Amino acid sequence: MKLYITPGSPYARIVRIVILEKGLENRVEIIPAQTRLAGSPYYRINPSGRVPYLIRDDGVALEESALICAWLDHLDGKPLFDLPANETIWETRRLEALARSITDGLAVWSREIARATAERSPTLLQHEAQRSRRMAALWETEIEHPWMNSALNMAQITLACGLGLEARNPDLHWRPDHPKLCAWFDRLCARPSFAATTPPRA
Ligand SMILES: N[C@@H](CCC(=O)N[C@@H](CS)C(=O)NCC(=O)O)C(=O)O
Repeated sequence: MKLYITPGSPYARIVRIVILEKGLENRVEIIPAQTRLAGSPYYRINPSGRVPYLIRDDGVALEESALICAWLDHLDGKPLFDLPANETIWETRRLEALARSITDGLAVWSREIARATAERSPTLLQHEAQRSRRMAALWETEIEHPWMNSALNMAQITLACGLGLEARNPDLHWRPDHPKLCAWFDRLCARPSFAATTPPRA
């Protein structure tokens, strides 16, 4: 299989962590893609131009990190990341959605910073900076939830990949005033699958 990524993408990192956690690294070739470039050859591979993008051995291709992770997780018939089949599913889905929410905002912010200075929107930069502060404050409370401290799950992976964008964004300061979130993040990032996929500094 082939997985197209960019090294700084939090969504691609979510998939790369699942690959390592599932021991699939010898079955999936990781290929850097050139995104956000007019005429990129990658657009002939994936017309949407987005990563992550998994091309399976049967030639069928999948987009969307959540779908790719679920598919890879089920390959061996022993999924690690399925949600519980009882009423706690709503709590776990709520937390996963919250993790996705902060990550989506931080990804939009990082992408804006990657543009030429003259093309950046000050309104967007301010909007995402303020959102990130509100969401970090919310997560300082939610991080004590048992689901965020149990066996590794998609909510934990998603949140950590979002917060990990601090390496790509010099204006992202979610750590001050959030000691519990810091301790949780640093503990999780010591895990080999997280350490091996740390995004490069911008
Ligand atoms: N919802 C998608 C988001 C994927 C996404 O937005 N990827 C960004 C990189 S972080 C991308 O490929 N951007 C290229 C572009 O916008 O052309 C997922 O979870 O996979």
